[in-house]
Amino acid sequence: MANNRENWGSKLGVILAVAGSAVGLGNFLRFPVQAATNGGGAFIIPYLIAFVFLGIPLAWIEWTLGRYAGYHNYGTSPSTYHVIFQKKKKWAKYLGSLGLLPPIFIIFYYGFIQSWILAFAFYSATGTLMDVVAQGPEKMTEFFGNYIMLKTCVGGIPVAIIFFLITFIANMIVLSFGVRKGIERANKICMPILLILGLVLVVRVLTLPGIGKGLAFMWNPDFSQLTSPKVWMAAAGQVFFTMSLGMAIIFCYASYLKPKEDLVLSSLTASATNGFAEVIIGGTVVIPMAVLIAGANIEECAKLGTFGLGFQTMPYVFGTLPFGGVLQTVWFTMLFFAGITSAISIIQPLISFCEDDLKFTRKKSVTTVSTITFIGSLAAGTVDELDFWGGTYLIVFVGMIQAVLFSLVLGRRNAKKAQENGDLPAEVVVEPGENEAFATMNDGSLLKLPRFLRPIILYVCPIYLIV
Ligand code: LEU
Repeated sequence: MANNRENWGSKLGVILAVAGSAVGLGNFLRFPVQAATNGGGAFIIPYLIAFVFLGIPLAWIEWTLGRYAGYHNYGTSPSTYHVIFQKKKKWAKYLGSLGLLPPIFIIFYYGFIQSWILAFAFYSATGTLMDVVAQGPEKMTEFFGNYIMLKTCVGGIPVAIIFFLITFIANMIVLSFGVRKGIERANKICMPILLILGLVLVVRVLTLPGIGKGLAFMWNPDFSQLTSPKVWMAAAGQVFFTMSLGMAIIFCYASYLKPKEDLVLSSLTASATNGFAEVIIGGTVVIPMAVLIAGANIEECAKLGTFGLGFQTMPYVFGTLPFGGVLQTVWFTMLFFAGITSAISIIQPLISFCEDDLKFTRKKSVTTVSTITFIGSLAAGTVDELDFWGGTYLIVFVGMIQAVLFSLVLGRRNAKKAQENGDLPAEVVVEPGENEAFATMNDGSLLKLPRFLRPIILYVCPIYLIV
């Protein structure tokens, strides 16, 4: 099948783009709060189990389905599911449409949070935040509250709206350049800077006198929590959110792979980068600092929640250290790079849908999606914690559909027949008796998924998800 869609320029480009999507606010704010609330160091056990049996397999499934979609000139699930059912079942299109809901749902508030971060990076760099810190932690809370409630204005216009417009336009400019010149290039610039800034913060935190006490709060395991199903659910939810699973993102990004390009190792590398940013950077910086400097205990950290910690406690604790303004700026700049690479990844599936399914030009697609997201974001109003994590159930549901489809449909069908039917590229090397699920992965030229791992994808992952 002729493939006239864009492709990634390099393997590093796609890995960085997927890692860029995954590394976001979830790593630096959500993970520490989840770990602190669910057994501290003990949380890492269900987290790792969910990472291995849910995250990695589902990421492979999404990469595979995405590459399959790209081969058919699609980048999202409605038309792809239709193709998977050989265009014989109309309902497959509707089932696939569910896959487009998470990015729509998420972008309506993610852009706002991204804009708060840019504003706070600006306030840090200009010294405003240091002035606020000097007046005490309560002032910091008030400052953040006024900002998000649109009470901070210049010339009668809320500053939050101005920063929202700036971030919104920045996202759309990146996307208007397309996959290779826009998304890939942005990630190649942002991701290395993000990781360096993160490591700077880790080194600073680890060299603080007495930080052992703070680290102990984060990493001392409370094993009694492991018997609670809530902890296991939280770990699975975190893995989903942080790896950008069930959000149409990886699916869409993988659709720009060339048919014979490796995905097993690329997916693993992106997942490992995300895990590193989450556990090493996210796990070292936030809670230990809050505990050591703000004197918070673990319950207080959990109560402060994602935004309280990120926008009030962190600038405050950094502000009390030497070179506080610099550290605040490093913190918010790191978050901004994490935010923009994730935000563009949430919007791209919607652009792909317009381009590939509705056959719009890129310009028309970007304009349409911009208009919808702009109106939707403003209509969604203020962002609260509930909205922020509201996508949780939907993404797990979409992930489950993908896993079941992969296992029950592609995992049962004969690959040779699929190739004769035109569902698989002719150049893919199909082994005798192979089913479609693994033929799309084993392109014969690169790493093959070892046989012992297959049951995890075909049985363990879908059953884990259903449970
Ligand atoms: N995975 C991202 C994060 O951890 C979120 C996603 C919605 C792009 O922040």
